[in-house]
Amino acid sequence: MRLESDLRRAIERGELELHYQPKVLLDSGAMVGCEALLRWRHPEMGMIPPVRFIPVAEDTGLIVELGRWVLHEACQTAAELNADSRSPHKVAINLSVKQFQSAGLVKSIAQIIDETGCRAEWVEIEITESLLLDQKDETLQALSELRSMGFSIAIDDFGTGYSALNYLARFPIDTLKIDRSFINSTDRRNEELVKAILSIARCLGQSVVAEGVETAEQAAFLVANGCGTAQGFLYSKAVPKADIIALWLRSP
Ligand code: G
Ligand code: G
Ligand code: MN
Ligand code: NA
Repeated sequence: MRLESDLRRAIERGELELHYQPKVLLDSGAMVGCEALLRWRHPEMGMIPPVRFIPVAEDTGLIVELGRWVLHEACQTAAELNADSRSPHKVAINLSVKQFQSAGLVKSIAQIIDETGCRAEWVEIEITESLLLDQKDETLQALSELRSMGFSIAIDDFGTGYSALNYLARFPIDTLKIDRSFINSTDRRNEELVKAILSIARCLGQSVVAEGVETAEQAAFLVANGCGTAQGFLYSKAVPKADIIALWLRSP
């Protein structure tokens, strides 16, 4: 397949880029971190969104090499964002289940941390619910090791997977990211679900990030219900590295 053979060469040809979407405190608007989102600038096809090529990378095993590139690049950025002595700026990095199933993930992350001068506490690892349902010993072992190294762990797209809530009690999860389908909805029942998710997180001592916040009304609802942090077009889309650094330097 065309996409697959092109993807094999994308890294060495420098066609991949990471963009960063700010995460802000809902009450003050202050930036506290960002999420690294992969972009592929294909020489003929233009920008290809991750939903089109991440599955190809997963099916072919290319995700391991691609994921290593992402980790290196994002950790480098985290080190730069934290070069001054201000409060920490956490960079969230998406990891695929396939990366956890490959041998040597933890070792490779430890090496990247060393190489880039990044600290584990400047990085949040985003996983999906399916990773926790996977329940393979190696997967859970890797997750615990990363947590004890100082990385925080977030559940991405919370509430949309084949959820079994019991994993929340069994695994050390720091953050729940409420999927944007709950936030960007006109159905009042989704507001009730958001309140319920906030309540679960409060009881378990987890922080919450609301994704896909697009309007001031949505932000006001979240503040009123005790949600701490948000991400979404209301604040900013994902921007190139130079721009996230500039935004961070200007942020209160
Ligand atoms: O940036 P949005 O632009 O389209 O990203 C869509 C989805 O693609 C994200 O929600 C995330 O799940 C996935 N994604 C983006 N970047 C990465 C990445 O670096 N690694 C993995 N595994 N998934 C990513
Ligand atoms: O990790 P993941 O699924 O959650 O990634 C975020 C995805 O959501 C990216 O594709 C990003 O471009 C997209 N996104 C970020 N903010 C918004 C928003 O406010 N509205 C919508 N519709 N999409 C968003
Ligand atoms: Mn994510
Ligand atoms: Na998400």
